[in-house]
Amino acid sequence: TLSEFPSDFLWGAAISSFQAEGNWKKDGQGPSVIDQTRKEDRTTNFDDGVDFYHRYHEDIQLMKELGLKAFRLSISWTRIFPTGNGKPNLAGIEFYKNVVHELKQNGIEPIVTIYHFDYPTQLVEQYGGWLSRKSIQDYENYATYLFGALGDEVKYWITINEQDHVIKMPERLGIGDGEADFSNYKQEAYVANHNMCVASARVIARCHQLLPNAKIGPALSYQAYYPATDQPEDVLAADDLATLTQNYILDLQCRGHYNPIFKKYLVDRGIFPDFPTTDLALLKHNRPDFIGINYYSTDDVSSLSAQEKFGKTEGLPVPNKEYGIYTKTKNRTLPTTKWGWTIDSVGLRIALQRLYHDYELPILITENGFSNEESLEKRAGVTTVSDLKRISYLHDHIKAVHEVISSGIPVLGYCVWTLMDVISGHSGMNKRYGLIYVDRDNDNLKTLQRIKKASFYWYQSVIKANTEE
Ligand code: BGP
Repeated sequence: TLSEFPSDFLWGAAISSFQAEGNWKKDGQGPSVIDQTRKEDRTTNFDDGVDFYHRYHEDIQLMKELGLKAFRLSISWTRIFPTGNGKPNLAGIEFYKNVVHELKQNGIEPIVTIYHFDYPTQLVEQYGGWLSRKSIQDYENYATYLFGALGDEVKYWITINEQDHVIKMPERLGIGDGEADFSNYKQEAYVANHNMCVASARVIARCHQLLPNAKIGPALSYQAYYPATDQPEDVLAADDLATLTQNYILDLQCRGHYNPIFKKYLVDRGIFPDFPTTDLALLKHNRPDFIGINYYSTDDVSSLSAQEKFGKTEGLPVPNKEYGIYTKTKNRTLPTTKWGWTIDSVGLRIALQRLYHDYELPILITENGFSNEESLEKRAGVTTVSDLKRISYLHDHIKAVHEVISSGIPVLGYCVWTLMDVISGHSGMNKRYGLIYVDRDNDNLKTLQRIKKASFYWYQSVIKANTEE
């Protein structure tokens, strides 16, 4: 019927390696830049994760019960290559082979992210990591190894998760301790960006050559930006911000060129990177098969004059203003999560429509979800979490996806962030996204038991009916 999703729609859920697996630095796993984000308060202690490493059998049974068609996970680069390059660690690849195989046996399509934030520390020490062109070859070797080891069972691949965020968080590039000021590292950021784009294109080429039936693309955070007022300066600031946060990467990856607004931004600051012209041809000829997007919320934008601070940015973990261009402002009409992220399903529609208009590639929603502080409740003798706000968030966003699909825009699938609660990048277990509750908090591992939330049953019925109505 009209309200149904395409029959092959990938109803999914997602996690990432460092946030879920635990077993940190064990079975041969090498160090990664994630180690630099550790805080005293244990909100960024990833040592135990939620023990996916040992509990994946049980978690896959839960996925099966949920009816998932797809599951997005990431590979820990340093479980495979502990130093980032060199000899593979067989225990590492064995683990992922087992997970992927068990997913397939249960009828679930793995969507594998090759690199999700956890860059090998030793590549930073060897040659500066993404700041050096040497990083391109090491990423290609790593991905090629994965294509060989997992390619029989994995059809969907994600090159890099949120490159747009990685380059703006110096510690994710191996620079500083999480408080480093992006303004001081812009040049490095855009060199890293260029190298990541070239590395992705090389890996896309490899994937197409080795696995002709596979599909591969990036996962970028992507959103809509709203001018805070109807003043033309604010409209321009919102437009420029979209270019300078998301389109600059996509224009490189999908069109093989530097967006002129972005190029001018770099040239005006004297930081346009040096590169061989063959890079652009490589990019142009090795486009992704789809664009993956992580969508959570939207921002309002005002113009911000330079004063004496031209080019200075402020805001962590990624900048929320840059003097001379923009500042993010508070939206007056939209509700927000406890962390101030707007809840905006219309924004998803705008984002998807615009993304398709600009690039005409199929879209995969690689992350979308609702965070809250949660604890177990007892209702009529049943222990659960009645996460009604999450249900309403997911309902509205899935409906928005349906609207754009019915206007003819190809959306391949939708992954809820997250299947089960995991360690949030900045708030640990205080910030939960799961359809399944995990019994642990920041200091106390407790039982690590999995308890289905109300949203689990709700999503199960959506998948079964193949409609959100
Ligand atoms: C994305 C990341 C995920 C996840 C999610 C939620 O940026 O790809 O890894 O962390 O955001 O973010 P947070 O836990 O910071 O709320």
